[in-house]
Amino acid sequence: IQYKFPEGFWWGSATSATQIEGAANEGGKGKNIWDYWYEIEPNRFFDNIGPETTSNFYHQYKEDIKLMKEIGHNSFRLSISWSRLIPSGRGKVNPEAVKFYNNVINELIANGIEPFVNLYHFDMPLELQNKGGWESREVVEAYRTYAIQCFQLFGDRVKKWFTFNEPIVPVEGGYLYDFHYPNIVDFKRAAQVAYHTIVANAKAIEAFRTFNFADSKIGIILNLTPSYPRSQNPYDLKASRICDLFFNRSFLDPAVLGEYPEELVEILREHGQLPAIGEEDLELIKNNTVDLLGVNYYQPRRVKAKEHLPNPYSPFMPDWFFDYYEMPGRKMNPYRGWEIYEKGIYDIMINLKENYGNIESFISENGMGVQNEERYLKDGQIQDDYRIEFIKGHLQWLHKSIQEGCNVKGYHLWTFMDNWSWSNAYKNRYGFISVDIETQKRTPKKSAYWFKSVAENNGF
Ligand code: BGP
Repeated sequence: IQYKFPEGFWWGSATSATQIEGAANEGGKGKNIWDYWYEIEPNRFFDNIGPETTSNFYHQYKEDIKLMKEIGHNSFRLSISWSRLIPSGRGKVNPEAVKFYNNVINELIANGIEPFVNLYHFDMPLELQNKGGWESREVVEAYRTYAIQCFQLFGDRVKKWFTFNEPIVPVEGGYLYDFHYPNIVDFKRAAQVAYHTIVANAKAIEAFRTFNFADSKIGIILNLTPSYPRSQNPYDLKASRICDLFFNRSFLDPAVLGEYPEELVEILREHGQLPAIGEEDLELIKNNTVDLLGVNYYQPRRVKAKEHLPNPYSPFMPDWFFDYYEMPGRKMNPYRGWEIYEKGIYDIMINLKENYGNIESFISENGMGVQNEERYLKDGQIQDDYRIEFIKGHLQWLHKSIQEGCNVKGYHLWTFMDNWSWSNAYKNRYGFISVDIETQKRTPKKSAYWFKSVAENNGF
C-alpha cells in the first residue's frame, strides 16, 4: 500500500435530503422552495424532472444503508429536511419525520456507519421564504429553534453536526446569478443573506454548546474554490486575492476565525454594499466558531485582472474586480464544464494549516458527474474507471497534505448513489451506485468496489 491514511480515517459519501429522499408530498412534509419552484416553473428543471421522487431514499433507506455497508462506508452524510421535520418552518414538529430520521440514524449506527448530519442544504421551507428567507431576522431565529429541536431529538446519537452546506451557493444562486429561488439580482440583498447565514451558524453553535454533549462536534461545510492568479504581476495578484475574499473568505474567516476579513469589509463599504450589521452579532460570531470544517472541492478559479473597467451603471457584482480565464492545457470534466485540478485539494489543506489554525477538516464532497454512463456498462456493471482515477488523483494530494501535517480526518465522495441535481436533475451521474429512476433499482458501479478496498485497507 503506497498511500496509507491515518487510523480511523472517515471513508464514505455525502447526500442531501432534497436530492435523495423523494416522498416530497408524503409523510406530512411541508413545501420548500424547490418543491414550489418546480411547481411554478417546471421548465427550468432539466428534463422537467423535479424533486418529488428523486432517488426514493425515504422508502428505500434500509436497502441503501445495507449497500453503504457493503461498499465499506464507515461514515455517511445526510441532511435533515427542515420542511419535513417542521412543515411550516416553525412550530409543530412532524412526528412522521422524527420517526423517519430516527430510523435512518439508528439503521446507520446498527451497521457501523457514523451519521454526519447537516441541518441545511439549500432547502428553505416555503413559508419562511415568503417571510423574506435569509434576509429576515425572524428566519434566523426560526433556524435557531429548528437546530435546537434537532439537537434535542437526535443529539444523543449523532456526534457530527453541520450547520450549513455551501452557504455561499444560495447567495450566488438566489441573489446574484439566477440559479436558485428567489432568483433576484441584488448584491446588497445577497450580502445580507450571507451575513445572516453566518449569524444563524453562530447561533446554532451557541445553542449546541449548551447541551454539553460528550464527544460531539459541530462544523460547517464550505465549497472552497482556490483562486489562482494568471501571473505574478500585481494586478493579477490583486484580482485573485479579491476573488478569494468574495468566494472563500467571506464564509471561511467568520466561521473558523470568528471575524470578517478587513479588506472585504472595506471594499463593500467603499461601494455602499455593506449589509446591516449588529455589534452583538459580531460578538456572537467571534465567540462561536466551528470545531470541524467540511471542505467541498470540485474546481479551482483561474483569475486575471480586469481588462476593462466595469460600467459603473451596471449592478455591483464580485466580478467588477476580476475576470476569469481558461488555463491553457487544463484538464476538464466536459459534462459539468469544471476544470479538474487535483492539487487544489492540497493547496486548500495547506492554507487551512497555515492560516486557519490547522482546524480539523475533511473532504466532505469531491466527485465527478458524467452523462450517459450506460455506455460503460459491461456484464451489468458500469466500468467507471474515470471516477476511480479522479478519486485516486485527489486522494494522492490529500495524502501528501496529511504527511505535511494537515489535520485531515476523512474523504467523502459526492455522492453515494445517483441523485437529483438542482439544475441538472439526473443528467450528470455522480454516484458509487447507479440508480434506474424508472424502477429505482440500485447497482453498484466498479468504483464502489474499488472504494471498498480502499476503505478496508485504509489506503491504496
Ligand atoms: C455541490 C452541492 C451538491 C451537489 C454537487 C454537484 O455544490 O453541495 O448538492 O449537487 O455540488 O453539483 P451539481 O449537481 O450541480 O452537478
